[in-house]
Amino acid sequence: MADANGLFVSFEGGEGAGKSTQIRRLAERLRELGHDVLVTREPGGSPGAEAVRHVLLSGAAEMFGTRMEAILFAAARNDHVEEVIRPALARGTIVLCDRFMDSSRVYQGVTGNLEADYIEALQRVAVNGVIPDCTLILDIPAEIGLERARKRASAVTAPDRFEKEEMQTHEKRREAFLDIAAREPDRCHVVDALRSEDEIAEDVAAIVDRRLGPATNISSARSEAAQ
Ligand code: T5A
Repeated sequence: MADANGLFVSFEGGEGAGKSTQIRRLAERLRELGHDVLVTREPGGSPGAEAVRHVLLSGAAEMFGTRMEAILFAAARNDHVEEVIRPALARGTIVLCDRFMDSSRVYQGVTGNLEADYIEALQRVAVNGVIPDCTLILDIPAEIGLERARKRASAVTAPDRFEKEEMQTHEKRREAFLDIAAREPDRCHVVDALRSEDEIAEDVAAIVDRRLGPATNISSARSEAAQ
């Protein structure tokens, strides 16, 4: 993270791994402890990026190729960073982001077959120094995650541009997220997402508490004192 007092936490992993569920639970917990929390997502999170989200997830950009999609993800990310994430961190807010730069490395880089140098060059411009302090990689076999996502999607919407790809591609993504975690152990934590929501939430809370350090206890004491 470049210039802030807040904490930037990203959640990554395959489709249906439980990212949104865990972000919701963590945000509730942190707010109860007295923290200022912003929940956001990618692609999207700012008005400009939400407009690009629709183009990407509807599949409207697919026919123009992966390079074009990667640039659109980067454009959306830069808008999100400059309009929402950086200002929130500067105010001391805890930012919980549903997917961030690792998703581009995996989806557009590894399974989109774009060169790592190309993806890294786009990322430098997109994030402009704003890197997550902590990334939770929710790890689940692709088949189970997709099954969960599909159950939910059939009740809400059709599978998006990326959900409908081959199982082999989804498994390759799982491996790619684990590779990132192995390469960047200080930032990334792999969380077994095959367990119950409660068990996962406990692990997630413990990891984030460690990142927050004594500040968590101070807020906790403050909120207890206020009761
Ligand atoms: N993408 C994104 C790129 O290609 N490049 C990029 O740079 C970026 C940023 C975004 C798509 O864009 C791609 C990746 C994606 O394909 P999205 O609609 O935002 O798409 O979807 P996802 O991020 O994939 O999120 P999903 O909504 O599919 O899954 P989540 O958030 O991981 O899962 P969640 O919490 O919604 O849970 C799914 C279902 O499982 C249940 C939930 O109740 C829900 O019904 N569930 C559990 N069931 C059993 N046990 C548990 N422990 C459970 N936890 C949750």
